[in-house]
Amino acid sequence: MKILTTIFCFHLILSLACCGNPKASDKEASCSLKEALGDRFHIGAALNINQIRGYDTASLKIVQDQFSSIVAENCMKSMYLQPEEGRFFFDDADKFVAFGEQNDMLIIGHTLIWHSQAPSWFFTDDRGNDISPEILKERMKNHIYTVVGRYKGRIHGWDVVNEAILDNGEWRKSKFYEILGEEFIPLAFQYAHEADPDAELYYNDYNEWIGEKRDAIVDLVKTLKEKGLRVDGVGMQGHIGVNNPSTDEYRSAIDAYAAAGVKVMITEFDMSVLPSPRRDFGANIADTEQFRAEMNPYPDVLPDSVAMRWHEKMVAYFTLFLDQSDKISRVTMWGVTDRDSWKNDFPMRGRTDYPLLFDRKYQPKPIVRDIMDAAATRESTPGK
Ligand code: 9MR
Repeated sequence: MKILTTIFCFHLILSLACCGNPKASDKEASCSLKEALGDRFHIGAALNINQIRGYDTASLKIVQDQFSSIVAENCMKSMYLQPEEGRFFFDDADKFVAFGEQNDMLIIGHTLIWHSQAPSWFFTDDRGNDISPEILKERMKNHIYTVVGRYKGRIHGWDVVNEAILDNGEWRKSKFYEILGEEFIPLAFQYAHEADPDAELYYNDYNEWIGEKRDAIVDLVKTLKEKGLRVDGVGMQGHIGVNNPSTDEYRSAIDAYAAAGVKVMITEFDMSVLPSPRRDFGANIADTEQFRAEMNPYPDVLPDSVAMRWHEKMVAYFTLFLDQSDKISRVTMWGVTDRDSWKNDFPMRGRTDYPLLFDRKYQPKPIVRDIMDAAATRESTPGK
């Protein structure tokens, strides 16, 4: 612990010294992530319901000080926005958008069409049978028009379709796919564009560094473009582990998406330190495991050696993002502090993970200063 505490104190002194005071180099050091990364890419955070409703003021202060973009972790998913057909609930989403506007942030909508967290009525009739393709199209159109239309001109970009492709590159056999086939994807992009022609539109997925999946996503982007549809970016969620994937695997995927003619966004970044049941364990929330104590090795404190490994890997990733900033328009963290991360409960409930930039006491980890310093010392390749 001593080593890390020493590093942290050193970083803290640096942080205190940086605000407005020129560093040894002639460049002025930044006081926040958003300031340091401002000419490279947006730095974002996902907001949970306690933040959106204004209860967690300590986290909100971090968001206001450090981040330039926000996305809602849950409250804009279809099961919350339209729990029953035709009955929309916008209270939380309205608060989320208002917070972003008040703080002059880039606001991202997550997510319009996703097999998970979709209400069951979306796919069934009164008797519980699957609806026809025509009715599903109508329901998709109505949902997208109502949601995107409500925030027209206020939401910068939408995760239009989420997680439609499996790790082996095949289509996920979701209800959308079963009823409409792969056509549901271009339709979703078409409806979203009709509802707000100025909004950016993204395809978003996890494990997007796996070769077969990467190639399938590239094909999808090309197909959408060939159909003349608007697609602005690929969202690489980036729920990764401290041991894998390698930054090289990530770099290849970033290059492949950029070569397909779209922006790349790291949309849900976090890095777990906990053992993973499989190398390719992604973010499919159906893939859960029974809690086992040996899979929760750091319930009280993270050993220095592990914290250092996490730190070094995080440095490597942010260095990659800075190097690739001509292709990357945004890096969004999936949460603010470790205490709120979904990784504490996935794929096993009740573990203690350490995947984010701020710790359980709302303090910046040493990585925050290192990211700012890396941004200050690397050549600028603006890509926004
Ligand atoms: O972080 C979200 C968690 O609170 C929810 O319980 C979960 C339910 O599906 O969704 C999590 O967010 C997911 C995101 O919307 C899409 N990519 C994977 C994320 C982690 O599962």
